[in-house]
Amino acid sequence: MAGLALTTGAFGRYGQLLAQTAAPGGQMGTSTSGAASKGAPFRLPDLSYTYEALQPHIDAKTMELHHGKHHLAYVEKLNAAIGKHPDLTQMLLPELLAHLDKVPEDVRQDIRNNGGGHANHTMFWTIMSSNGGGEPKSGIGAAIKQGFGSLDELKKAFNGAGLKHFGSGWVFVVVDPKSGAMEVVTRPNQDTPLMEAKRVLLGNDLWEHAFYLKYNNRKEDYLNAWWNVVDWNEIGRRYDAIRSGDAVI
Ligand code: MN3
Repeated sequence: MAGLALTTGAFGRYGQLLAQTAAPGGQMGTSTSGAASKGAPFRLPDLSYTYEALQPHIDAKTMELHHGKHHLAYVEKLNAAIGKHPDLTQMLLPELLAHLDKVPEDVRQDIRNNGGGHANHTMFWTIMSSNGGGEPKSGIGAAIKQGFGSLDELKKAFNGAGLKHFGSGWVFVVVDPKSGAMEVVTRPNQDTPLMEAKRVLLGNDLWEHAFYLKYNNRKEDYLNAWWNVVDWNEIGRRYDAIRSGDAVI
């Protein structure tokens, strides 16, 4: 698994996901004993907008708790798990998630839950914007038309799957890098298609912490409103990265 480590700079806004590659060698020397295990290789990514920015569709209090408490907790627990096996810092998070069978058993579930949570939320924040919504243009617009018939058909399939999903989890659109074929899938808890080495184009958080303060039990209203903050420019970039083999998470 060693040798998969890459520099953080290569991945632009997703660089924070890969920060673990910088920790042991830099500040900690070559030791893999106690000192390195106290490193905190993963960090909560900053948002490129304020907690108020997605209102009225997502309220500021939900954003503050979701990003500042829930996502932070995933990062902290992921760091605690990685800290027990500092050699795991040699692997990128997507590689860890795709090869959980090679992760030591005592931290496997923690890395599945919290590494999945970190990857899912990092993707989630970047595909939303105060200037979101509307119709996807150019390449991604054509791809959605080809895959689903229209944006409305995609929304119908996506919201339908999200509504039907029982309990906590996520609804995603995954893309086959080679064919460009798209599919709507759901996963429980913080599981991610990255665990199956699939590529996520976009996803929405179905946990009650994502919507309950504002929407209470009206999950369908949340699912509908969410499309108003979806950033098609970023999703277009993700699509291009997936197709060219450069996607990170
Ligand atoms: Mn969440």
